[in-house]
Amino acid sequence: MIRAVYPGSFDPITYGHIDIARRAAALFDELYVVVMENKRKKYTFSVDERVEMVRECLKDLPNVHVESFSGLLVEYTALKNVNVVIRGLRAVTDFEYELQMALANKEICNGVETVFLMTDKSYSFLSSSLVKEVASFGGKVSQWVPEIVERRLMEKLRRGEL
Ligand code: COD
Repeated sequence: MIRAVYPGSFDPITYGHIDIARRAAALFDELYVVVMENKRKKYTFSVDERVEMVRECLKDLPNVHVESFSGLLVEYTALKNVNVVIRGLRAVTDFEYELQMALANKEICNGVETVFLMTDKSYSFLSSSLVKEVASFGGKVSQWVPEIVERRLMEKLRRGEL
């Protein structure tokens, strides 16, 4: 049985993330989608809110487990006894950061392999930041995020938290 971990901030989850998660779930027996919490990062949504949205968006996939984790990614992979990390690649700009992270993870934890899935061309420009930017001006984001995420963004906007 081959298990994989798909880590991210998912702040919030978009159709780009969902596409990668669905494709990874079809390739591996079990997929852990892990919402990372990093004390040094400022998020728009709390970890619980992010987990709830990710769970809702992937609930139809029986081999997908959604969890949160605060710590090094390789600590999580060791905890779960998983040595495949899934990452999505959008453009050349992603490559440098992803290469650094993949090599660092392998250096810290020998045996951890990063598998990159290319973005679907319809989502190649899509990021959580772009979605938040457009939503913060009251723009339409339903083409980029599921309804639950759009609703949460609108709630944040109404409360002046976006
Ligand atoms: N199409 C395809 N893929 C996409 C799209 C899209 N439109 N949007 C995002 N993705 C991919 C990203 O490229 C990424 O691979 C993944 O989805 C998650 O993206 P984000 O933006 O939600 O998450 P990141 O990139 O901020 O996540 C970074 C981590 C939290 C995973 C990383 O910082 C980490 O592992 N932190 C834990 C501490 C640690 O171990 N640090 C050492 C690493 S060297």
